[in-house]
Amino acid sequence: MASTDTKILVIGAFGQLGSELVPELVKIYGRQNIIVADIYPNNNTLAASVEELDVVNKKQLEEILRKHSIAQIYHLAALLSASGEQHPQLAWEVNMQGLLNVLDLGVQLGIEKIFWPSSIAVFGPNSPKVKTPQLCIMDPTSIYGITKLAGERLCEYYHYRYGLDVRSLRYPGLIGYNAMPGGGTTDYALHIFYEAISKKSYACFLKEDARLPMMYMPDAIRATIELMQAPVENITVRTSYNLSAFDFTPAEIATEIKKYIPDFKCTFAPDFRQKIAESWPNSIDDSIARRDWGWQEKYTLSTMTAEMIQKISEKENMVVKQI
Ligand code: VAH
Repeated sequence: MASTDTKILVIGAFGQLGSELVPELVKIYGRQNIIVADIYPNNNTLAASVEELDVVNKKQLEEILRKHSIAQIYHLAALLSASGEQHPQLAWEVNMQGLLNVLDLGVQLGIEKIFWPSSIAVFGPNSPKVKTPQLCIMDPTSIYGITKLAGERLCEYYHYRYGLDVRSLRYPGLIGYNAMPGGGTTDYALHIFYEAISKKSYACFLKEDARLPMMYMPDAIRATIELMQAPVENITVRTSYNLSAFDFTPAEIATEIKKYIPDFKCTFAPDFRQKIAESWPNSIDDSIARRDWGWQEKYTLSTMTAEMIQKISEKENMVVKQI
């Protein structure tokens, strides 16, 4: 457990994950111990300090780490799958050079612990589709998935070669109501809520039967913190842990939403993101995470939908049917 003056840097703090993780870290460690950095920072944060950072700039990162005497890093900055396909060279540069800078400075400055997010995007068309295991064929076809697979091997190398305590989770699609995602293939599962509530209609960019592993953001944040607080002797995976909660198709989440918005109409107009989704698993076996550090999700598709409808309706000042 971190001491009361452990300084924690969250890189990419204003993205979908960072926007929800920072408030939890502030609650646990105190706002004075949380420093946030982003390429597009703003002051809408509970953290004590805000830094502008392009994580590809190693000198800039080192200055921030030294200035704040950082002990732990959550390195979240990356281009996601859809954005990566539109800018593959930039995705490789940000996702790989950014991680390499964090790992190298982690060793150089003796950073205690590092968190880095991987993704189910590391799996590919020849990976088992159902209950995809921790270890199997991994042949990602998106540049995002390629950077995440390479990044996992880098994290494992820096652990065994230099003793760096870097920990990672292969997140499924993440759904939350606080921050809009940017450039993900699973983002439809968030957009559908906003469109259903405000317009009662949504044109989904995936096919109705595109089954993908998903998770409600509060579960993802809790998993991240539980992994980082787990005793080091419990951590047996130094690439990245499979992590799962539930899986669904666009048709299934549309049906769940209709319980609250009966006249909601969802249509399906697959675009380039359908091909990315087809290369990913339908469901994930996360038994190693459950064994090593006691992972257990709390939300289901049904309870997530109920909460998302309620929270977004409040945000948008809309009234929807209660069930
Ligand atoms: C994406 N939300 O869609 C991310 C995630 C499993 C998908 O990595 O790119």
